Amino acid sequence: MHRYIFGDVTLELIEGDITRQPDMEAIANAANAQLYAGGGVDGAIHRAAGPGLEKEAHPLGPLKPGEAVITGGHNLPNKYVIHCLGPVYNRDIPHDTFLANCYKNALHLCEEKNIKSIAFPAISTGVFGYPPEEAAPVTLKAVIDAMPSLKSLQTIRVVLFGSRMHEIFREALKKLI
Ligand code: AR6
Repeated sequence: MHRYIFGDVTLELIEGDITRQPDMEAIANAANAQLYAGGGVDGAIHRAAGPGLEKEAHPLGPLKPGEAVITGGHNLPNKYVIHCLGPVYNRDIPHDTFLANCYKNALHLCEEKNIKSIAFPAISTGVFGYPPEEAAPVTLKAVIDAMPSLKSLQTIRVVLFGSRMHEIFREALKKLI
């Protein structure tokens, strides 16, 4: 299952690179608390956006696990970046609540800004050590639960880095719906 539709809102799962989603108005970042350019998907986003992104983002920190803030997209093809601090697995407890809060808070910011589309990476599943098999159902449930109350968002895309991650999320979606 690559897609789930509820009313006017579509959830898509694709394999790809979050910095190459020009049709999305916003992308989400798996940030660090200080909102400095880091590694992983964060590094890729900051490299593509240019130094202006860190200049704008850093003063908005520090973030607590589950929190999200919004900046412009700078040199990215997207108008906005929503920076989320995911939980460190087994350190920021309860990690499932904090992970779900990232997606809920990011979607809430989209609604406030009247954003129509957002792409997310699989937050916390890299350096922060959240096993993808556990992160996938938490992530997808948080998004699916929010879908009925969304008014401006029409497309939510989860961009999975590599075929294994894509497969894990596809299987999790199949079980949830
Ligand atoms: N597009 C989409 N997904 C990607 C990309 C990409 N270009 N590159 C990596 N991923 P991580 P975290 C996937 O470690 O676990 C940073 O240093 C990757 O395969 O980027 O939340 C920050 O500054 C993995 O599935 O984020 C923080 O300090 C997922 O993105 C810390 O890492 C998340 O992996 C955040 O750790």
